[in-house]
Order: sequence, then C-alpha cells, then structure tokens
Amino acid sequence: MRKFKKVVSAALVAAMTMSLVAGCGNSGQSAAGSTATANAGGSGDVEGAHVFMFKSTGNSFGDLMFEGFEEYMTAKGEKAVYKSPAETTVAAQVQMLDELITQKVASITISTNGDAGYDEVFKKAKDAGIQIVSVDSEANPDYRVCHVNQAESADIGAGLVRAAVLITLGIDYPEGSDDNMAAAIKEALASYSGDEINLGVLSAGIDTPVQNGWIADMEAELADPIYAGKVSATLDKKYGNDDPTESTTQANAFVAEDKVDCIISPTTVGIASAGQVLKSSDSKIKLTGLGIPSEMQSFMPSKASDDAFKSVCPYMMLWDVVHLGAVAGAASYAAYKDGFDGAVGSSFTMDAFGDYDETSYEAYQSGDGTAVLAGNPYVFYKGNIEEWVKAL
Ligand code: RAM
Repeated sequence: MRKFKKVVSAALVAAMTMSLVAGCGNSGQSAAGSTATANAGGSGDVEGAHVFMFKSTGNSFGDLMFEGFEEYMTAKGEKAVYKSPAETTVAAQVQMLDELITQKVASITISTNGDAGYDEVFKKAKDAGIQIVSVDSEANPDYRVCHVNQAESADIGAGLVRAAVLITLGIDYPEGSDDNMAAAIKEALASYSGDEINLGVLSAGIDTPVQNGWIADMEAELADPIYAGKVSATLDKKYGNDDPTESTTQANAFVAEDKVDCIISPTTVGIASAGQVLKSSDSKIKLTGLGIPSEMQSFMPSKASDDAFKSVCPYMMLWDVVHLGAVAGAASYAAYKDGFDGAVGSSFTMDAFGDYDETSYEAYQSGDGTAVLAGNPYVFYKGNIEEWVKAL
C-alpha cells in the first residue's frame, strides 16, 4: 500500500492548496492490515516490542497511526505491536498497560482516554525503565518523555470555528492558507446582520484531553469580538465517546432539537456518524470537523466542479495521520535508543519517511510538560478531495 502512496503523491502535491510538505498517508483500506495486532488484550509475545496503544480498537485513525509507527520501527530493526482496548476508557487502558509492563515491553506510545487515573501504572513503567511517549491525546507530563502534537491546538480550534461559520454562511473554502480563512470570516461577519449563528460540537469522550483542548481553543476563537452578537459564544456540546452507535444517537439529538446551524465534530468517528445522520435525515444542519477523507466521501463534494453546499460537509480538516504515527515512533525510538529525554531544547532526528526528508524535532514547553510538533492541519475541500480520498 505504500507503493500506492508513491503513485498518488505527485498528484497530491499539485492538488494541495495549503502550502505544506508533500507527505500523504495511505488508503482507507489500510486499517485492515494492521488490526491483526490490534487485539483487545491478547497476550502474544510482546517482550522487547514497542507498544502503540490507541484509545480503543475499531478506529481507523488509530490504525493509520500504527501503520506509520510500525513502518518506522521496522525500518529501525525493532518490533512494533498494536495494543488497544475494546472500550474507550481509562480503566481498560490501565489494565492493558499493567499487563504489558509486566511482560517487559521496550517502550509505550499512547493516546490516552483521560487526564487522570494513569499515575500508578505509569510509575510502574518508569520504575521498570520503560519510556512513555504520548501522541494525539496527552499523558501526564510527570511520566512522559514528551508528547507528539499533531498540529497546533489553537490552529485547529480557530480553523474549525471559522470553517463552521463560513459553511453556515454558504461561503466556499477560501483556498490558499489559514490567513485566507481568517480574512474571509472577518469580511463575511462585518456585513452579517442575520440571526445569531449557533454551533454544536459532537466530541469524543467528555474527559478526552485532546478533544477538550480543541474545544477550549474553539471557545477562545469565539471570544474574538468579530463574532460578538453574530455567532453565539456558547457551543452546544454532545459526546459520542468515539463509538459509532453513541455518536449516531447524539447526532440524531442535534437533528431532533434543531438548535444549531452547523455541527463541528473534532473526531473522525463522530464526524462520519454525523455525516450519515444528517444525510439520511435530509437535515439543513451542516457539518465540519476532523475527518478521514475516504470515510467522508459520501458526505462531501467529490470534485472541483461540484456545488459544495449540496453536500452535508462542504469542507473539513485533518493532518497526515500515517506520518504522525511515524513521528511518534521516531520519538519513542530516540528515547529508547538515543538518549532523547524530552527536555525543552532537546531534539531527535527522524529518518526520511515516505515523501518526507530527514527531519529534526525539538522539544518545546507545552503545558506542564514538553512536546514536539509533527505537522500542520490540511483543509480537505472540493478542490483537493479527489486526490486525498485515494491517500487517506
Ligand atoms: C478520532 C480520535 C482522535 C482524534 C481524531 C481526529 O479518531 O478521537 O483522538 O485526534 O479523531
């Protein structure tokens, strides 16, 4: 499947309108190949292996990250295993971590289900000399080497609010850059005199650190005076726990209540479920958020000549998930092998990966801990979606 990636990459470079690196991920089918090791607690021989633990199984975002993680570790001659619980809970992750530490794994790379409840098991890992790196959803700074941040949280929060408001106003994605979105929203709201716009959020778990960080940044964006009196500062929040059935129930509640103009779903599971609900109910509520292009194709325009507003989700965002997993693998490998300790200013070098050149990542202060920044968000819209559905 990586071969497929190489074939499409040239076209992608041409199609991408956000001026970013030419990396891209893999096809949507890729998940199937990885799930063999994504069992919910199965034993197997994990001694000496590098563990990648996502919030739960059955989420292609996690599967795609593992694909990059595994490819990087394998190229380094290391063994990678994918261990995620069936349930998206802290308790399920803690129990699995405890067993893996006892089985003497080499390192742990994790996307957590909550802020609290991990300290005891993380201490057990630390005492056993097992390094912890978090990615996507942060682990307690006291125990992690560093966090691998997918993209600046403020960019994601602001970008999603801007997208939701522009979509509500029927304005196509202003191609080019984040700056164009910021300018477009300013201009559109300056002349807007209609009813106050209301935005909903269909999130993952109520305690999930990464989604809560993005929601806080959406609220910060809405505090900008340009929105005052025009877009409500209060987000209507519902939680689908990254479970398709629960997310569908919550999306149906948005439709039944009919109070919001646009739903922002900052989770790939939530946005796909909401897409289905809004499409089949023929609702006038629009949708944006963080989605995997191949999972969203029936809810988005399919080509540049389409009218984006005939689709439930005219445009949305995400980043290169496979590359993100590989950066997490490189951070864990560097901590395991090369003495990378995650202190502010410390760095590691990641070997060339796919279309990405060799890159150095430097740790910076992030909250009470440190992080490295893996990339930037892309906007997927009618002008580039055709290429991206083949890639991610
Ligand atoms: C989901 C997960 C993950 C989030 C992505 C965008 O699959 O909730 O945490 O980062 O979506």
